[in-house]
Amino acid sequence: MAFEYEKYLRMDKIPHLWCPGCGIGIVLKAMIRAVDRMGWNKDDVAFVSGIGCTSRSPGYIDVNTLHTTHGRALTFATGIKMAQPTKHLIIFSGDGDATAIGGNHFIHACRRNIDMTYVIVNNNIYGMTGGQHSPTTPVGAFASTTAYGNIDPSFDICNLAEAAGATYVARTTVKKGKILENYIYNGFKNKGFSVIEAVSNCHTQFGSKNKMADPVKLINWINEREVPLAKAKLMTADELRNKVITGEYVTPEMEMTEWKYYNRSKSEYCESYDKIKETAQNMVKK
Ligand SMILES: Cc1ncc(C[n+]2csc(CCOP(=O)(O)OP(=O)(O)O)c2C)c(N)n1
Ligand code: SF4
Repeated sequence: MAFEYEKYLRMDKIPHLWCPGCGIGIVLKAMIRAVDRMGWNKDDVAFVSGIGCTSRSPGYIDVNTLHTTHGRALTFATGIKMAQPTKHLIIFSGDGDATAIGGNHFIHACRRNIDMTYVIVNNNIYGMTGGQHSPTTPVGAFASTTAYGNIDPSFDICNLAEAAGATYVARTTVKKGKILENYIYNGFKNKGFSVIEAVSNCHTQFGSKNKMADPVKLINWINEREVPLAKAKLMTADELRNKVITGEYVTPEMEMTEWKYYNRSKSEYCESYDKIKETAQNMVKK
């Protein structure tokens, strides 16, 4: 039987405003299927975003939603989670929202290991505002602000999240909808801060400036550059330049065994905070 997306959508808000062929819809559908697999009550889910094309998603989803300011989605989400720890927090951001204006909030949310799932739709550009380059625009690529080719090295979102302390980190592309659903589902199951990067197509802005205005052409370009993480570990940095490395970077199982996670938080942030509250209340009673 076909999956009933309508159950999770505000159908009175459809049609959506995204360009035909935009990858954001694939990510949203993967997220909806993952929520359904968790069996969560919709009233227990809070879905938060910043500003951008990706960040328009809460307008269409029929759960508790908050469409906040550019780059600040994680701060609003942190407030909700601290006030109502039983809510399941899902946050959607574009690459600009997450790693440019919101970059500082991103690394600190990773470090705190607060229990929420952050889905970043990385389309390598500022889609909504006319195609300015972002921290993930590849070197040499064209944007409205890099008319002669981008010279800024790009962030690797997964490496950044891993180094900052996120306890589940994975990347795939919009060509792999089922894998994306599985990664988001794994992120939901992790009791801590989970980051899922979905490499996506903005053919209207990125594609049109880089001779790939057709969405299929742009998605194929992403797909052709994909290298699975296990294979990438055997390749040189030069061989991997401009590639899209996909797979699970950090899982809760790895965290227990690999040396590089030695300074990871052992507990989830709300639980640590509850203990602090208890200590403070006991001190007052004495
Ligand atoms: C404080 C602030 N600065 C700048 C903007 C303008 N602005 C809106 S969306 C956006 C970038 C969108 O790019 P991204 O986050 O990558 O999302 P996409 O549209 O590609 O999904 C910018 C710069 C804003 N709304 N608020
Ligand atoms: S401008 Fe780009 S990111 Fe925005 S809806 Fe269109 S294709 Fe998608």
